[in-house]
Amino acid sequence: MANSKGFKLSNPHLTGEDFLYHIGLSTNDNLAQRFGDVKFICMGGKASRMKDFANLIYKVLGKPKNCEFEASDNDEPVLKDLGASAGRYSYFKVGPVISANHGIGSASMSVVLHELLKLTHYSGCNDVTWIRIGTSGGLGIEPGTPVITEQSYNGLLEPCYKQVACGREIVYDTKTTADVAKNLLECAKRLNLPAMFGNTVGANDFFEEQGRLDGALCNHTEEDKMAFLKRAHDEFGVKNMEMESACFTAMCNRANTKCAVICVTLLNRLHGDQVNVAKEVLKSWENRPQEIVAEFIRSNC
Ligand code: R2B
Ligand code: URA
Repeated sequence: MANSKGFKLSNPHLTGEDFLYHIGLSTNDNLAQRFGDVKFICMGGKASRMKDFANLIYKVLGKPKNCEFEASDNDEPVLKDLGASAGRYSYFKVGPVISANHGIGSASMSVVLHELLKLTHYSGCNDVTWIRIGTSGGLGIEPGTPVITEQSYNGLLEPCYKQVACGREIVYDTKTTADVAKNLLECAKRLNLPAMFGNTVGANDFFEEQGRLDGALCNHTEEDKMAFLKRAHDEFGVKNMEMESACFTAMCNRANTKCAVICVTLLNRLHGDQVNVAKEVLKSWENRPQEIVAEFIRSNC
């Protein structure tokens, strides 16, 4: 069914009445009035990072009026965590931007992505750009480098995402939107921040599926791990590995929305498995994709 402005989700079973249970909204909540102006939905794993990002956007966009604030007597308004009542995810509405966390992995991410896609549909949003802002393990590149994904691969090193539905597997496309990726790289250059294009593995696991040897359980050898990482890098141009890009890009492509993934690398996996970065360094590296995406939004508003 098409919404009032023509954005069309390809699910013929949507009736127009819906409870978006995990994000604490329903179609009775004035969605068009509250969210109809949304143009960018930015998602990342951690709730605290997406709150920081919402505050950064509030500053960068010059304190826009169309935000959702906490009720407060204070002069300085506080952005409201709209997911607090449902207790599963945190998300914030700042001008034309929603900043939402998705937790770890495709299973957690797909739930909030389904509901946010439906939110944009019921709200009458059009031409929304979806961006995942995250962390990752790099392959052969300097830790701290944000990688802008061109194509996501699954853990089998296939350039697709396989969705299981009704006991069957369906294969979906995992390319990102080239124009958005290019624009993000230009933003990084303008800010003098390092960034590069690359392909990304979106694995279903942090440890074994990413070839790590340091999980609680492991049935592969150091040689198996290095062969896997080198094959990913040399044959498929993989620059980083994380846990949501394949599902994220597949769902955005199915919904016909523009999408991008930008994840900073926290280590070089060709040199080790452990993430052992000092807190302050981690924070400054995590800020890099946020700053690049904030510049992207500022320059495209
Ligand atoms: C990157 O970091 C998380 C695991 O530590 C996961 O959400 C991801 O994709
Ligand atoms: N997140 C991942 O999924 N893998 C890494 O190596 C680092 C962060």
